[in-house]
Amino acid sequence: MSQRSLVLLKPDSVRRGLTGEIIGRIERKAGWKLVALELRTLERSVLEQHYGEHVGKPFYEPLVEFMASGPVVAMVVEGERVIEGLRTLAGPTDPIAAAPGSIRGDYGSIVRENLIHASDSEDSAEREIKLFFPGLA
Ligand code: IDP
Repeated sequence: MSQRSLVLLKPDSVRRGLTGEIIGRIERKAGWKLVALELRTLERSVLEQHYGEHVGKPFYEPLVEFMASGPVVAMVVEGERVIEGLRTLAGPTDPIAAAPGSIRGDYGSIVRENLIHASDSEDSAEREIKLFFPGLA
């Protein structure tokens, strides 16, 4: 089942020079391919839509500030079961709970600065791809 997922390499990934390593891991998954990729500093309005489900939670404001604090790498990845696969590659939200071998497990230690976002369902992927890459066919 070929799918598309929206991936953001968060500002900590860019600041720490980890984007090449992370993109490499994604590219090496058999049959997956990048169909969009851009280095971009995100507007607050885009982040408010992207993280709308978290409005009112204690971590929401610091999360939006962090995500606007520097450029991110925004990508669309296409391939077999890519939504589930990217969540596995990323590891769970808390990097300390993430297994070594996952991106968050290998490089993260702070919940907010957990390196990567990947869409969590087909519905989210569709909404997020429209938000970040409205022109993508
Ligand atoms: P996900 O990115 O693993 O799908 P979500 O629950 O959708 O996790 O949370 C979005 C982002 O908000 C997380 O990736 C992380 O950066 C941040 N976040 C989530 N929970 C917390 C928290 O308890 N403290 C600080 N930041 C958090």
